[in-house]
Formats: sequence, C-alpha cells, structure tokens
Amino acid sequence: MTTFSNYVAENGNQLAQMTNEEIYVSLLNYVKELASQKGKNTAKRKVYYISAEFLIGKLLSNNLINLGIYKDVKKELEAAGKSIAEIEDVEPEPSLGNGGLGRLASCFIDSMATLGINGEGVGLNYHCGLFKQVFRHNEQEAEANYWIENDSWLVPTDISYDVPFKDFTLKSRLDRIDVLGYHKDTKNYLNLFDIDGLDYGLIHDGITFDKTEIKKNLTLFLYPDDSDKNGELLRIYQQYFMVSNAAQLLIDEALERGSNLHDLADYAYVQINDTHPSMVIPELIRLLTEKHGIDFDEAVNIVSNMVGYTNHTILAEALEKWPVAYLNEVVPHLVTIIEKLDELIRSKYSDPAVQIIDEDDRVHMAHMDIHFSTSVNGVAALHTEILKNSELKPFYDIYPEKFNNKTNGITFRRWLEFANQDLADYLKELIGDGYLEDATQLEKLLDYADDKAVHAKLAEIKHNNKLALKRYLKENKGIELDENSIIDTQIKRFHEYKRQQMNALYVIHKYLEIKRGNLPKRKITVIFGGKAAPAYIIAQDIIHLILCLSELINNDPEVNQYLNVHLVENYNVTVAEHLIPATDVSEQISLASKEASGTGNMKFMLNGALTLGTMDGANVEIAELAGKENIYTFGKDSDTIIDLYATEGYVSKDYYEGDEAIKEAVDFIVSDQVVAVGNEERLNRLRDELINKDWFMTLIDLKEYIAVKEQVFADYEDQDSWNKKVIHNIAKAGFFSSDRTIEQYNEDIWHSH
Ligand code: 26Q
Repeated sequence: MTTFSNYVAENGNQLAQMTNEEIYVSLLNYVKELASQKGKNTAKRKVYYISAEFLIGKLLSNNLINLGIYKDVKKELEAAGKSIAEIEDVEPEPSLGNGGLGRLASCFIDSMATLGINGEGVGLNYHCGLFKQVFRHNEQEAEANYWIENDSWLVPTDISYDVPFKDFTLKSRLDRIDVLGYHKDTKNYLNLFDIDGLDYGLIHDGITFDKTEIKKNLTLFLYPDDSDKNGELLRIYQQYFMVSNAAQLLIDEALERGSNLHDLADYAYVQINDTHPSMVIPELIRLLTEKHGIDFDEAVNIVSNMVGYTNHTILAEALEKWPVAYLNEVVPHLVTIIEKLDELIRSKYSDPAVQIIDEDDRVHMAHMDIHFSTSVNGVAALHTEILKNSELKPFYDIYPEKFNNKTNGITFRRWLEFANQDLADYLKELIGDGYLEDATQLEKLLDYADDKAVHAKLAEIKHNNKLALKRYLKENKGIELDENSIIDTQIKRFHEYKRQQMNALYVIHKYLEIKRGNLPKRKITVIFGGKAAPAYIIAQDIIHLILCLSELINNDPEVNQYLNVHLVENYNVTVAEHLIPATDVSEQISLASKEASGTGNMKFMLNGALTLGTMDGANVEIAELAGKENIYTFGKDSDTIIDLYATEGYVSKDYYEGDEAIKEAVDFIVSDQVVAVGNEERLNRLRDELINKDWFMTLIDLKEYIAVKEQVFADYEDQDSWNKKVIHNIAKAGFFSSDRTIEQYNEDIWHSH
C-alpha cells in the first residue's frame, strides 16, 4: 500500500493543512486498512485467552511499530511540520483493566500475534474503563472514564449471541480490535463483547450508578465497586456474559473449521486468566450437552481437556467464591451443572479443602478450574512454588502433573522500542536489531559492561529521558521535575501488600534527616503513581499521606532542594511509558510472598533502572539473572513471612516501640505539619493501623529498607559502577520478553501448531 502522505492525498487532504485530530483519525483509518489486508493465523487448535481485563493502552504507535512504518510516518509528519508525539496525545487511552493482570493479557496478545500463534483475546467492551483519578484536597476522587469516540480501533462485526440469564435473555454484539504482530503478515483479534442499549443516564455522580438495571448497564463499567450485593451480582452478570459469548464463539468457529464437537479439544484451548472467566467451564458443558446432544460425562471430559487456569494471586480475599444463592439469582442453569461437578469431586475426594462448594454454600471458582483443566500455572517461579507447597497444596498432591510455572513477560515492542526510542536505537547500534525478535541477544551487551564510553552514552540517554519526562509532567500533570535529581519510582495499584506506605515512611525519615542537617549528596525525587480501589479505605489513606507529604516537602525551601515527592495523577499505561525510561531506581518492595510476579519490575530492568526490592515474585528471578550484585534486595524472605502468618508471630507494636527511628517516622504521620495540610481522621487511622495491625508487615522491613536505600543513593555517585550494573540488567532482561512466556505456554500447555 501507499505511504501515509499519499493516502492522505488520495483522500483529498494535505498533512500540513490538517489538525492533529484530523491526522490522528486519518492514521487510525490508514492503519486499519493496512491491517485489513493481513491474513489470519490458522493453526488447527485455536487459543482463546479469556480475560475480564485487557489494559491495552494507546494503540496507534504500537501498531505503526508492528507494521514497521513508525519511523517513516514520523518523518512524513515532521516534513509537514507535525509532531508524532502530539498526534499520539490525541488518542484516548482505553483503560480496560486495573493493573498487572490486564496489562499482561495485552502483552500476551501482542506476543501471540508476533509468534504467529492462532490465539485471540476474549473480553468485554467496557465503555468506561478504570475510573479516572483526580486529586482534590489531597484525596483521590474517581470520575467516569469514557474512551470510545466516533473513530476508534473497534471494528464492528455482525456476530451476536443470545445470552440467557434467569429472568431475561440479552443479545450480544461483538466488536473487534486487530492485533498485529511485529513485522508479521498475519493478525489475530481482540474480541470484545458488548450489548446494545447501554444507558449513560444511569451514571449519577463520579462512578456511582444504578447497578440493578442489567440490560442497560452490563458493559458500562470495568469492575464496579463490588462491596455491596448489587455490585457482586453485576459482576456475576458480566462474567457470565463474557464466558457465554466466548463459549458460543469458540464452538461456532470450531464447527466452521470442521470439528464434530466430540473432538472440540483438538480445535480450541481456553486459557482462564485468574478465576474471573471460570464459568466458561460449566457453560461449555451446558452448551455441549443441551445444544449439541453430547452426554454429560463426555462433555466434562472434552472440556477438561481444553482448559488451563492461571493463578495471579495468593491473597485469599481476591480468590473468588460466589455464594450459590447469588449464582441462582443470575444463572440457575449453571448451578445445576456446578452441583454435578461438585458431586463428581465429592465421590472421588473426601478432603473438604478440595471441594468446589464449601459448607457455607459458596462456589470456589479456582477449585473448579483446577479439577477440570489440564494445566494450573503460577506467574513467577516463587509464586508457583508457594502455590504448590502451601496455598494449593491439597490440589498439588492430587494433580502434580498439572502444576507448572510460566514466569510473566512484557512486550519489548511497547516497553522498549516505543517507550524508549533512544535506548532502543543505541542498542541496535551496539548489538544489531536481532534482539527485537530474539530477546536473548541482549546478552551481547555484556561485552560492553566495562566500556566507559557506553556508560557515558547510557547516562546521556537517561538524562534525555528525564528531560522528556519533565516536559510531559509539566504539560500534563502540573508537576515540576528536577532532571538533575535521582529518580526513584513506585508505580502500581495502591495496596497495603505493595507497601507504598513503607516508601512514604522512608520519605518522612529523609525529610527529618534533612531538617536535622544530614543532607543527601544529590537531590532525590521520589515518584509515586497508582490508583486505589474506591472501597479500599486504608489505600486511600496512604494516597492521602503521600499527597500531604508532597505538599509539605515540595514547598519547604529548606528541604525541596534535596528531596521532592510527587504522586502523579491518574496513573495509566501512557504515564508508565513516560516514567519508566526516566527512572533510576525501581521500587519493588512488596511483602515477600504476596506479589505473585510483578511486571513493572521487568519494564524498569529493561529500561536501565536498578531494582530496589524484596525477594518476592519475579524479583527473585531478576536477582538470579542480573546477579545479586546488580540489584538491591532487602527484607525478610517468603518462608519467614509465611511462617509468621502461620504462627501469628508478627506484632507491629514491638517494632514501633523498639526503634526510635521507626517510632519517629510513624508518629510524624499525625504531626502538626502534616495535619495542617491533611485530614486528621485519615492520618490517625493510618497511624493506628500501622501500630496496631499492619497486616502486611510494613515495620518488619522498614529499618533495612532505609539502610539499603541509602546505599543505593550512595552507589549512584559512582556512575561507572552504576552503569555497569545497568548494563547487566538490560543484558539479562531478555528472559522477561513475553515472547518467551508465550512460547512456553504454547509448548507446554496449548500445543497450537
Ligand atoms: C476479584 C474478585 C472480585 C472483584 C475483583 C477481583 C479482582 C480484580 C482484579 C482480583 C484480582 C484482580 C487483579 C489482579 C492482578 O492484577 N494481579 C497481578 O497480576 C500480575 C500478572 O500476573 C502479577 O504480575 C501481579 O503480581 C499480580 O498482583
């Protein structure tokens, strides 16, 4: 096809005369047209990656890169006096996910397409993605976040299914987004199901809305606040709608390709992304038996051979257990099947720990998944070991062959080639461009580990990225960044187990040290980004504390030349793309055993930040690969923590009372200075929580965290030694390419060839 400027000319326009908005729409249509010319992947067994979340982020540049025309288009735009960055700004970000799990799903569909695997995403087309975060009075407020405009990446289809609920049947509509692999002739789809008849009028204030009008609200919001019963019921409606559509699509496509359904498992494999799509198991059984006349036992057998389950968390509260009574209100036709599956398991195993329906009449979705699947995987080596040895041990004892690890990965196209173009180009200069398709080639960089000219160039690229971040934060977030400071970044959902509060306590400690005249050699900028679930009070309190500290510290002339604190409003994929390439220190400080994997940690490593982290999730593998001397670890290990939970051996008050520095930092939360800019109730609640409960053991690691962080900042002063560590990290980051992860899924689980 013709170049972009010719395409524009053919449509009677001229780039120089068009607005950025017009150019964006024109590029969108150009890319869609190029995509429409690609063939589909066709392997007999097709993979359906079903996920309640796909945190795709903006797609324009990613698509241009995958089409291999990014630089050409950029040049054409420049020639017409236009900037590609400004056109990228026009695109709204679809936030169809909360965090790691949704972003992982998006990296996975990119890699499936790149590897030419016949594998597609299936999910829901939420019209309002994850809420937009705004700060008022140093607190988080949530606003509805619309993203669908007249011109979008969605491609309508005429595919539609009837989805039966207890009291009514809803007709679905399928919209698709093309998923282009990197330099590939073939493509896949992201299938997003939706309904007609959504009513935006149901939205009241912010993100509150009428949760009962299912026919008008089903795909209005991603994960509405589920703290009340109506929220939970809506979630069940969403989940069933998603999986019933997925199951009907999968069966239709298998039939079209010649399946007689007895051999359905040869034509399809379903990967269940956390338990959110678990109802696909009984739904497939229902369709095979009721619509296609297959015996129940055979249907169970067929389905059990075409499903795999990925676990993303060991936090008990995140493992879904739906009351049978709720399921009966929404999908009674599935309850009969789930009860039969439960009986089947009871006839084989007496251990209550492995039953599907517990004594409180709740359905353990994960248990159903494990019994009726071929594969159960964790998302990092440590996480999988914890699943096998403690969380899911009774299941591992029954099915050792099903358990396997698939350490997460990230797509290098978005997280290096796009987000850090200067670094990507420099790497090409040093080692060629083979690393973009074979990430292990990054190891060639080790030849330059001691090369001072390379160190200097890496430092220069980092500095330029800080300047670019400075511009971005100033224009978009009202933040003044000091590009000459050390940038220390913690970006992720706000959760106590991720321990943003520990980082905040470090900030307090540092502030007090500076006040005492103990000045750092170089200015430190601590950046936070992330949203807290609207119903999660303590997480909101932590956000509040950080915003108060930010106001206090950044306005204190005695301190602000040595320390700045920023909490970036409305953290999302786009913000991450700016922050990560500019960061020096990557904060990965979860309580050991609690972070299943983390994927931000991998993005930072690839972009030349050094990790400051606990031995948790994939940090363990980062440490092994990069070498312990090239990352900074601290804190109690996962065995110790698991033991402390088992023995109830952690008493936070002992740490608070036993150490002056800890006591001082915790008490400062309710000091006059902080209270002057904050809400005393929130601050008191947070301090009390830390002293009297601290379920995620902030104080246990605080001392060591402070000490190691000081070491990090001291080491930064020796730039050659620092950049040598940086090189080791980048060189070993190849393992964390999602292409590797997806190859392993395909080799070990999906067998789609
Ligand atoms: C469950 C029940 C009811 C309502 C909501 C939920 C719910 C929603 C979202 C439970 C979990 C999630 C998201 C989990 C998630 O993002 N987990 C992250 O997955 C990443 C990819 O594997 C890992 O890297 C992270 O460690 C893990 O926290």
